Amino acid sequence: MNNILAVAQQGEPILNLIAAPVMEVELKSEWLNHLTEAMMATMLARQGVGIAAPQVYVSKRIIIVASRANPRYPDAPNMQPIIMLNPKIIEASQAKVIGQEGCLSVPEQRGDVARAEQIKVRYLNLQGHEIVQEFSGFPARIVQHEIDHLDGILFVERL
Ligand code: K2U
Ligand code: ZN
Repeated sequence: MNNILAVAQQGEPILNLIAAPVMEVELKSEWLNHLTEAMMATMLARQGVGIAAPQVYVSKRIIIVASRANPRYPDAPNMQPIIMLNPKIIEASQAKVIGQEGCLSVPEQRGDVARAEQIKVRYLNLQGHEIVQEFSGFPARIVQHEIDHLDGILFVERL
């Protein structure tokens, strides 16, 4: 069945909210599995390399990071999509890198954004296990872009 969701566009209030944390009790719920499956299907249908729950009108701290090589980042790693619950950047390099970004919620716009080159992220996976993982390069950019969505920030506000 088609579980591709509508994507909120710039100007819709949901995108400016601070999203709520996922609660312990939700971890084992069918709802969370269905939501993340629908987010994955929506991201893939839109050729995205990431997506955040607020973009599909769910103001919860859930993101998917799915780097793959693309015209703008031909050497981007092809990674298995990672679902992160309550992600938090716990370390970020001083060094920044400028790179071009786009957004499923801001069609027809691209811009150069400075992001930390390397970050350390702590998050829960769908099984409720806490994971600490380091990212650099394009995947690090995607993580920062998606966590911005959880804090109501669009990349165009960082141009
Ligand atoms: O969050 C989103 O709107 C998904 C963005 C993620 C993104 C993050 C950082 C840099 C670029 C994109 C979409 O993937 S936009 C489509 C896209 C894909 C690859 C490169 C540039 C834009
Ligand atoms: Zn975006």
